[in-house]
Amino acid sequence: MNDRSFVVDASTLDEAARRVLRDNDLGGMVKAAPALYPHQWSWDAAFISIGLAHMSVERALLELRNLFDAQWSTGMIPHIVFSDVPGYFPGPDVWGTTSARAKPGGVLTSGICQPPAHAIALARILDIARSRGGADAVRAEAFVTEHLPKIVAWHQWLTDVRDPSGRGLIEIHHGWESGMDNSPRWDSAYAGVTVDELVELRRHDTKVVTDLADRPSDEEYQRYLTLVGEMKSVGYDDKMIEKVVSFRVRDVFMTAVLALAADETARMADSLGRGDIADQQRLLAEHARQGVLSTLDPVTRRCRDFDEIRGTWIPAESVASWSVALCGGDETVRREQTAILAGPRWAEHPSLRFKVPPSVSPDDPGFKPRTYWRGPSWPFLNWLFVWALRRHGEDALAQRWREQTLAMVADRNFGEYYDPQTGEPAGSHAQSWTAAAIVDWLADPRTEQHAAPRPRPLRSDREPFTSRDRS
Ligand code: 2M8
Repeated sequence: MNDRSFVVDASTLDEAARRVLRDNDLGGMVKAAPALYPHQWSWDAAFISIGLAHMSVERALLELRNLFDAQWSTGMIPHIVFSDVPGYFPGPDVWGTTSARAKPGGVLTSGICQPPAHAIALARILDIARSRGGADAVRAEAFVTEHLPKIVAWHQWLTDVRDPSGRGLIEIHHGWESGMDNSPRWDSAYAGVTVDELVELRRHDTKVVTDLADRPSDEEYQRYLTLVGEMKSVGYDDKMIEKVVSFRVRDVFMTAVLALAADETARMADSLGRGDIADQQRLLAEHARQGVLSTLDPVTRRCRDFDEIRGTWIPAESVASWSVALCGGDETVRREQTAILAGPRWAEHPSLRFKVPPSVSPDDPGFKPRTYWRGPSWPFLNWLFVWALRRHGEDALAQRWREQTLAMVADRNFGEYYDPQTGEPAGSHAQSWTAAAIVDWLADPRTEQHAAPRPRPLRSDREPFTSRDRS
């Protein structure tokens, strides 16, 4: 039921998206969102830098430099690099990483990581810069040469420290590490997190996003902070963390992202005459892909996460169940999973306003259309799938998901996520990675004009979304 009567031209949408990135720019970092997330988030920064590259390659590289400058001596890229803007909980005081030996001085960071999308972004920026030529190409190549060892160290930390048994699946210690914070994927693992001591919640998110249905509950936050407390109690020491933390899950989606990032690192390394790095990253990618394939449920055909503490597969279905559609590794499984994700249970579900994958299928009994990672559709994730689909030669489907996402965001609110059934934006507005995905797509000559769902009054970028805004 897409109302295509209202058409927005690409240049208006593009200009609005660029304005979001400019307005959220603090100088050395782009805030993930104006008020909800006033810091630099690791995987947001990757997608954001792709959008920035179309505005300035130099600025895009600065974004990644800022993040990599905060890389811990272990190789970990922290999930948040804090700006000095107040108003996010949990802030640096709660994380307490100043005593962590591996954290570099001079920056405030969290003590966990997020999916390693950075090499995917850097390779895209390098392509953009090379197609422009001149100083941009020189600058980007110098940056990649300088940063290849840092990317290698990051990927190596994930494989060594987060997969010591060499099983090919990356372990996470917090739902926040997955980036899909409250996904049903983590419900059973969180059920095992005992909150012994209630933490004083100074939540800021629920002041910005006043519709509580859009955000995780206080109870969930208590568990999130219990895990932070466990890791903090051992100074974020990798060896100690696995002994004290009560959430240890092998994350299949994160592993799929790693496989793709290692491919892209290899491609960059080859192009710069670093065959040694390319070979090593190809092996790493292959190993990660085997890990992803090893999670396949023979009956449901889903990929699964694995709970290390309980020693069990996690059966929950989510968009991450189709990780082989993302990273490939077995052509039969990839096609099969792509067909499911593109089919009537997922992207073509009849109840969806826009035909793109939601985070949870509307047919799932736990589906919640507005609640964060339990149902909404995420434009940046669509960008990632579209990018991956093209690599697999699925051009028609890639084009459909791109067009559908563009139609979804054509109201120019740049929602953090969207209710997939009404098409309404939820969470923050003016979310940077949403805008960045649009800038990248609209720089693609294949895109001319896009249909918007309906005219919606433009709101100030900085004004938080509230339930009053619902039509
Ligand atoms: C969300 O996560 C943060 C915690 O990291 C939060 O809810 O406070 C997630 O959607 C995550 O994937 C994202 O990187 C972050 C910033 O956009 O927000």
